Amino acid sequence: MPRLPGHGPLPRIHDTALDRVVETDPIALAGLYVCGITPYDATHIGHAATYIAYDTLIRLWLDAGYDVSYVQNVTDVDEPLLERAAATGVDWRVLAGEQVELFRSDMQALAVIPPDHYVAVTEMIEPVAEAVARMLETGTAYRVDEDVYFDSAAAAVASPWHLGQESGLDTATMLTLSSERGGDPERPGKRDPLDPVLWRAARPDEPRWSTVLGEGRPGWHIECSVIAQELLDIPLTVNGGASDLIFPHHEFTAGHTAALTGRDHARVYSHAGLVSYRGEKMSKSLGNLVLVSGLLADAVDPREIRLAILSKHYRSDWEWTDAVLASGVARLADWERWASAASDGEGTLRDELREILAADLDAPSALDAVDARVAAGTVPTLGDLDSIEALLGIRL
Ligand code: 5CA
Ligand code: ZN
Repeated sequence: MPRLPGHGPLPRIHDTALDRVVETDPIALAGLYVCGITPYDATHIGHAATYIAYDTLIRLWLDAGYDVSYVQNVTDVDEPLLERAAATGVDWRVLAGEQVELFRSDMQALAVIPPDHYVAVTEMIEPVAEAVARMLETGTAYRVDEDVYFDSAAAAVASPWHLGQESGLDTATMLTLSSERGGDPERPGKRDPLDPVLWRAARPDEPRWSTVLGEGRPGWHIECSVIAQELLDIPLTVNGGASDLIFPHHEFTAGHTAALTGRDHARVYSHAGLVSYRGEKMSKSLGNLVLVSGLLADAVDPREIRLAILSKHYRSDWEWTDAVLASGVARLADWERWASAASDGEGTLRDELREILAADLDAPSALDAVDARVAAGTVPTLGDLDSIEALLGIRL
């Protein structure tokens, strides 16, 4: 059958049991979960690059005729956020609220399609506590003093997951990363030094909630495991984030979900590369940040930022420099000049971009494909401009 451009409406047919015409609904729902921000020092270029990568994936799913359900969390209770709030004398709730608003407006400026569900961990305390209580019952969790830890070895026996399944790392590497990234491998009384905390009992001056587990707050990985289970079908189609989350965060998110459901957390674990600045990973803890809001305040066009980010493959690690931004500025100017002469018609860019981007979201090659037409002086059609907007998120 010849393939026509675009997609027609879903056929509806009569159902004997219901005696009415129903939607056939043959199209699968793509379930995407991407780890959201810890709301302080948002939104830097690294964050923006990660969310633009998954925005491209969503655009391609939608273009392919799939429905998408997209969930993102907000880690609005966590050590670094509480430390920052304490250091600046701002209430942690106020700090988180302001930063979430800033993040949302930055994402909107960058034409990032918002999640269908944007969920803060503070809205999910009860389901998290109940999930941890179930793990205590099934023996995949244990107490160390008043805190609750995940029993990696027990989960490996009881579920399809085992330690290292998602990350593929050896124990020595996992131990190093665990202490660097919020774990506590040296704490006495744990069954495996790598076991992560599921529930942290109340400490003086820390936020706390009263639950079936007593007073306290959730650990980090269980947050994403439970939010994903509450709002999406498990296994997820894709679980995403940048590569700093491969271990321990996504390893144990997968472990917690497997222990709770007996199923794999996700079909695909996807990771974006890390953006660095002045030689080091752009990070809140190092303070080497370029903020999207700062660039916008300097009158940078958000499309220039988006084009600069899309010029790097989402899976590579790369450095934000003035030259990268300058490439976005120059490209937008060239493309706008080219687009101003657009004529009616469908054009052929759509199929070219679809094919390039479908192969692991190769945005740099997609930009090159447009550049080639700009350089050749090929007059674009309005269909070509629509394709650039739909698939690359750049409205000319
Ligand atoms: N709240 C947790 C995830 S549950 C967290 O990692 N928050 S974050 O604010 O540190 O990062 C938000 C998202 O941006 C995560 O997906 C993270 O992997 C990604 N990210 C952080 N730093 C960078 C960077 N330098 N380059 C690319 N992506 C980054
Ligand atoms: Zn997460």
